[in-house]
Amino acid sequence: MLHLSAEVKQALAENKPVVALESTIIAHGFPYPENFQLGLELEGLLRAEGVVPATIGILGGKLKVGLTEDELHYIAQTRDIPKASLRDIPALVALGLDGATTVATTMQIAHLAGIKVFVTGGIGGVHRGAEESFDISADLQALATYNLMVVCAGAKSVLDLPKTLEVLESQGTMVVGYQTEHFPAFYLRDSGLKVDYAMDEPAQIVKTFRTKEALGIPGGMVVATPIPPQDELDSGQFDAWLETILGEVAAQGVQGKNVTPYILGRLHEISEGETVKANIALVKNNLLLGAKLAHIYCLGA
Ligand code: PSU
Ligand code: MN
Repeated sequence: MLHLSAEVKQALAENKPVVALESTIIAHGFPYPENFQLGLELEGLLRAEGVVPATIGILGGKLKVGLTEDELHYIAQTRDIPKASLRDIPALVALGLDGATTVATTMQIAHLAGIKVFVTGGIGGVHRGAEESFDISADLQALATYNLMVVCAGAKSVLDLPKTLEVLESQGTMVVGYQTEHFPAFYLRDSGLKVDYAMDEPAQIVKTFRTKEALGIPGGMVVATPIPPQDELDSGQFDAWLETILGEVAAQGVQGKNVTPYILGRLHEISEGETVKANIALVKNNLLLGAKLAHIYCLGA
């Protein structure tokens, strides 16, 4: 059921650095063909840092770890490929179906493959209004369960960030800020909320993760790094866009797994590409940190 590419398999066997990437941001996070170009570019950036990229997706019921260019293109082009959450994997495998993996499912599959570092844009979390809707991303469940460092630019302020941090705390997930004391808010450098620990050195992050592993404490670690200052969006502008879109979500009754892709798509439209640009910039920034963590992790084995 688990299909590692030859390159990923060899790298893991030889204790070479590997970084996992998700496929939902390709399938549902960006428009085609930019999403395909971005997928290739992200893999190229990792290779340039001496890291083997392992983009994860589900194709014909196979849990793929390390996609070929054709497979990446297929996922980028197939707009209606289902977003696969934690509970979907057994059915997709059993029925031989396709799925784009979210943070949650990418963590689950990366964990099965033995990968320790995963880079994404932003994690899912507790949605605004969750006290009514109960909409809490399965990403948080996965972070409570699977032993990986998850490098991200925090979480989008489309979510309820204070509640997201509360849940992470309740379930025992560490949240580390890389060179910041503040939890970043994806397009914005600072959500106004604090992280548990600010760490300036990647080696401190890996040492903490290794300590968690040595103690047998389950679950992942959120490694949050803010978007570079030159790429940050204007917060007043962003809030105005968001307010419009959340109004549409309520008016149109967008629900469940459609909420996140809807908000992302509309942000891209309303901002005339500004949010896409910022999103690409922050993912690239996250990748560079992820590459460092993967290298350092390998030294300690
Ligand atoms: N946040 C983003 N961009 C994304 C996602 C989240 O800024 O593309 C995607 C990720 O794949 C994440 C998923 O795991 O949305 C969360 O969706 P939900 O809230 O339905 O769990
Ligand atoms: Mn949800």
